Amino acid sequence: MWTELGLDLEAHDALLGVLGQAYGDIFLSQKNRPDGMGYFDFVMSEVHGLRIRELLDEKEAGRKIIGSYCVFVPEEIALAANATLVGLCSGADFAMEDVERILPRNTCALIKSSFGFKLGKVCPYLESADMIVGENTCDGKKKAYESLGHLVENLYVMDLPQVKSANGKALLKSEFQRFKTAVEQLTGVSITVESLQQAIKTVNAKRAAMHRLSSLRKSDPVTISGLDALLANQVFFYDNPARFTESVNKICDELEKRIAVNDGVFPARTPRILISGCPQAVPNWKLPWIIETSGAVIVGEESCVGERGTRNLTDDSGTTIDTMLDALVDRYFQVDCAIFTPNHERLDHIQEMVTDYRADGVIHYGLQFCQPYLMESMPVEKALEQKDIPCLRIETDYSMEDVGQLKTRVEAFIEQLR
Ligand code: BJ8
Repeated sequence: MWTELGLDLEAHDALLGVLGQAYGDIFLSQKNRPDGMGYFDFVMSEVHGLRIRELLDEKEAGRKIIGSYCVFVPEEIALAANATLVGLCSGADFAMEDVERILPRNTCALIKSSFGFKLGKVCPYLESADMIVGENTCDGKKKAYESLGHLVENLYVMDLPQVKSANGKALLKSEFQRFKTAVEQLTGVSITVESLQQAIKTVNAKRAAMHRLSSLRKSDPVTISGLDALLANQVFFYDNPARFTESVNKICDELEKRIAVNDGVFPARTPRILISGCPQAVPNWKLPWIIETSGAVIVGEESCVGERGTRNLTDDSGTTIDTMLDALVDRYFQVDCAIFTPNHERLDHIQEMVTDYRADGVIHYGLQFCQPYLMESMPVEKALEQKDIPCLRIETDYSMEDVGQLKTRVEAFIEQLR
């Protein structure tokens, strides 16, 4: 299967070895995990196994695979045209020497990672994709896609607004229409009212399951760790949607029972942290692992791999393609990515999440060289300070060199929350 995809077998094996080791150390060593996490353990053990086989089988049956790097790419349109959308790996350093021949050193780790997986030929999702969708979001990504276009065969770039104005909304609508046409051309399938309605329902169900899981994290004691909840948020991007929804709902059933008998994974009154900032893609577990091994529990992620990505469902009552596209635009236009200016909604959402999840403090996570989120970390800190909510701003990358230093800072912050 790997030869079929043109992967570098040695490099791929090495990557899986490191991933498996990290996963075992971080996830499997946790105590009293919900039984339902067994599904995600299985998915992770088969992340480059059964799921890829499924995708290749789908391809053989004529279905197209679309890879994406951003939550603005509407899965509903892909599904409605009988395609599968998968999030592409960008959570670990790989082939950095090669990457830095193409991209400046001071590019964020997430962008470098996406190039590293391509240059190192280690990502079966990327290699199996029939179309790769980039988006004009931050400057780094926007310019990097110009170079990525020389490395991959079918790169499609979606333009995105940077201002939440009427013009911005009109741009998003026209870009969703253009994407719809491109996906229909790729698949040879015309999207119908019924197929789009069904796709909206499928994705809504997936997001609703995540809302249910998030809301169960409000309890004290907390019945699922932040690491496990993050894992569910990460798997959200590449699992089969219906199976994912069912698995998350099963965990929620279990958590409801645990809440009824106060069976937590951390003792009651453990300091509660909200993480806010850049997305944490698989296998970026560094900061959550530091936090949860330093005496605190993460109760929410204000992140695209988290609530920013899953917040709000799409109105599924439309009866024409156009009204449904409008409903999609309404839903996606609310995503408060830091590329927008101004971006007051994000500050409001962070404060709302602190209240809703009863967080004692916020850790703002910014990747080095990520201008949008690092810039916003300052007003975020200020807004929180004004409400007496402690905030720690962390700037890091994917390397493990700063783990000791980060742990010291995180421990001191948690101490302050007690
Ligand atoms: S909607 S957050 S998924 S763009 S970390 S590459 S911002 S320099 S990832 Fe994102 Fe879409 Fe926005 Fe969400 Fe640039 Fe920053 Fe790197 Fe980033």
